[in-house]
Amino acid sequence: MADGLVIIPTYNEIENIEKLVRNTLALQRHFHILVVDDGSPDGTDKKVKGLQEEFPTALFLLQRPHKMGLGTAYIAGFNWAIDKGYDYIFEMDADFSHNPNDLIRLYNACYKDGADVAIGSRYVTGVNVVNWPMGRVLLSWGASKYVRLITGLPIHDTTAGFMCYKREVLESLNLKKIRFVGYAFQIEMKYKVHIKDWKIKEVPVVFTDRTKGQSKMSSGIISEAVFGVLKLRIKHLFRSLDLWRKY
Ligand SMILES: Nc1nc2c(ncn2[C@@H]2O[C@H](COP(=O)(O)OP(=O)(O)OP(=O)(O)O)[C@@H](O)[C@H]2O)c(=O)[nH]1
Ligand SMILES: [Mg+2]
Repeated sequence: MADGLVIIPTYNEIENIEKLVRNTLALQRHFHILVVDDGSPDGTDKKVKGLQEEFPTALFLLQRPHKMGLGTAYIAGFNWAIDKGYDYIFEMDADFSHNPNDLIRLYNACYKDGADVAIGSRYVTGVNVVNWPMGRVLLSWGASKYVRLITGLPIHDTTAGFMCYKREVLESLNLKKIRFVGYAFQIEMKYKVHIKDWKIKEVPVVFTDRTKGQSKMSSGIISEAVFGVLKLRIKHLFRSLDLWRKY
């Protein structure tokens, strides 16, 4: 049994998933993988099932009937991981934007260096993004600055989706009350971790734009983040995170 589980949400990632699974399971440190697939029309789930025959004890698949958003896929994965007793729970995209080799650095930040949460961060040392068009870099970097300004979060890469959480951190959050699904999900999680005073460490990583498959980025996801951040901040200011929901 490995102590770490890498959660990989997928929607139409048939061109990426096999190589990603193989690279991750070949790492020096042994992690398990949970793919959370939302009924990908391209048959990503079938590809994973095929691989499960080769890796029956290390590769798991959670199937959901249709596309329900990244945030809810992660919540489902977190609950699965907690239930199975993993101590280190990772988030990683399927499109190779996140380099699986960096999983070990994220793990060590928590396992050896005392962090409760490790963030694979693009913006600790300048801007470490490869192959993104300038507009996309500015959007992402600007979003991180905007979130920092509004929320006061002491994190450079507030929308990062390459993470390692210690189990206790996820157990301490009320996952049922996480509401956002896109980039805002990543911000909301970090904000709630910060409010609870868990120790966060940013590990510099290089982020590479996908070369295979299609982006699921949409204007809805962007506006959720822009307005979601304001909502998070206002709610916290009024100390009514719980009261608010009653009305
Ligand atoms: N299960 C599930 N996975 C999703 C969903 N939306 C996106 N994903 C996965 O989440 C990860 C990130 O999605 P991307 O499309 O790469 O989004 P992005 O990184 O914001 O956009 P790009 O940089 O343009 O690729 C990928 O592994 C996707 O397959 C969803 O609704 N459900
Ligand atoms: Mg991507």
